[in-house]
Amino acid sequence: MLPRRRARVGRTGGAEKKRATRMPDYTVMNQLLYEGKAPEVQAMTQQAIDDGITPQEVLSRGLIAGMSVVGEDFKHNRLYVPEVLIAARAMKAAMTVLKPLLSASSDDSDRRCTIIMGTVKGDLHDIGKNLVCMMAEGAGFTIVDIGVDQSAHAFIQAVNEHNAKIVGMSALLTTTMPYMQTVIEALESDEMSHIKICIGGAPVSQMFADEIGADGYAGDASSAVDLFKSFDDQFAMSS
Ligand code: B1M
Repeated sequence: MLPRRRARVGRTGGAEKKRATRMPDYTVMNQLLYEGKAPEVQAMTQQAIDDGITPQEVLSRGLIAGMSVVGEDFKHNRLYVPEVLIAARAMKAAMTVLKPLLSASSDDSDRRCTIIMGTVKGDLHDIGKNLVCMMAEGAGFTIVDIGVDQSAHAFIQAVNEHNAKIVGMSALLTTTMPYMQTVIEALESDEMSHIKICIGGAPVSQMFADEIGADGYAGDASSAVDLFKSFDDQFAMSS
């Protein structure tokens, strides 16, 4: 359980005081997320945005920071699946506020290629994948999110159907990450080795990506967008 702390009291003057009153109390926000209070977390997220805080800051200090405490307590059996699900639901509620802001593309002429995103078979975690989708959409990519627990066949079908150039796979479990290799091998045997394959998720690493023959690895959503951009720039140069 996160320690309950008293709300910060601003004792500064002038502009600093103004900023202090506008800053969300991230400790409270982390605690509300931990307790799975979806309406409250969503309202605090909306308030922070209305007060001019960037969506990236609210996401990392308010939501991801809270979720990492949930993860730690889950790991040490201080929290169980139902509580984690409730916290995840609160995070998702807050993300509905951030999604349009993270996905808002500045200019349609910036449109980039189509990416198939999914969480691999056996794995139901989708918060990180959804964040990658939102941020990539914001960078001008067309995202086809095929969801969680997806087979190699589903990835291949989506690539064909949407004429995609990149596949992004997410895995959060050490037991499901090997399935990424199954997808890569299936794409290769279907003569799709020109498709760039990017992987991510907490247990995944650059070393694992190299081992299974993925084209790229990203540790977080913004690195994923940089990776997608580098591949898209290569496509533009070679066409
Ligand atoms: Co689960 N879970 N979970 N879980 N869960 C973990 C992953 C775990 C590490 C918790 C722990 O023990 N500390 C552990 C895995 C241990 C392991 O494999 N070694 C675990 C376990 C064991 C399980 C179950 C087996 C528990 C059980 O049933 N006994 C079970 C499995 C269910 C299944 O999938 N078949 C399970 C279930 C669940 C819930 C359903 C309750 C829920 C998921 C809800 C949902 O996603 N809709 C859940 C949650 C919430 C977590 C933790 C607490 C949080 C994950 C999360 O959302 N993080 C997690 C602990 C942890 O990770 N610290 C845990 C926030 C998110 C923003 O980060 O997903 O890492 P992340 O995404 C990042 C980057 O990784 C990267 O960018 C994202 C944004 O920066 N990224 C990509 C992710 N995907 C990418 C794809 C890309 C690029 C970058 O493509 C190019």
